[in-house]
Amino acid sequence: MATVYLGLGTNIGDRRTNITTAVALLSERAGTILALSGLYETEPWGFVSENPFLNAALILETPLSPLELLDTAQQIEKEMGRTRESDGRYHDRLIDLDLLMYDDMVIETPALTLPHPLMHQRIFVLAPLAEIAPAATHPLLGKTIGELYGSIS
Ligand code: PH2
Ligand code: MG
Ligand code: MG
Repeated sequence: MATVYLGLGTNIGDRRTNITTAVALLSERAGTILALSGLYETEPWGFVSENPFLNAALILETPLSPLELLDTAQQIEKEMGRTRESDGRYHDRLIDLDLLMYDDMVIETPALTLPHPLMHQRIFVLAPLAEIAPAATHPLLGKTIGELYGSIS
């Protein structure tokens, strides 16, 4: 079993329901949810949109490998109606499920980079994650999530 930290985001549709549905599908298909943060309303970061996000984070205990979990998460995004553009920019999204950390695994492949390469710069990731996992350690930076959150907030 692996311990995985996931980030969730949504800025269109019924955002609260989008988060709830994604959490339910993850617990059906990916393992046991050990903790779920509160919901954080955040301004779009890295692109311009009039639609604010709801962000959250969760801790999952999973038998799935990183790539199996990525596949499961992407399947859930798709089934919930997420569409993707291929112009390399950020867009409004119904649901986004990001693998942030998977145990203390460090990998860099075209499909998946762990830990998530931008997580330590993003307050919308660190705020919910610091709520549920302040002592978890970033495997590359050697700092806790609480410390990382404190240094950017
Ligand atoms: N996700 C992005 C880009 N920008 N901004 C906020 N506030 N929340 C997000 O989840 C988010 C974002 C790319 O996935
Ligand atoms: Mg994302
Ligand atoms: Mg994503």
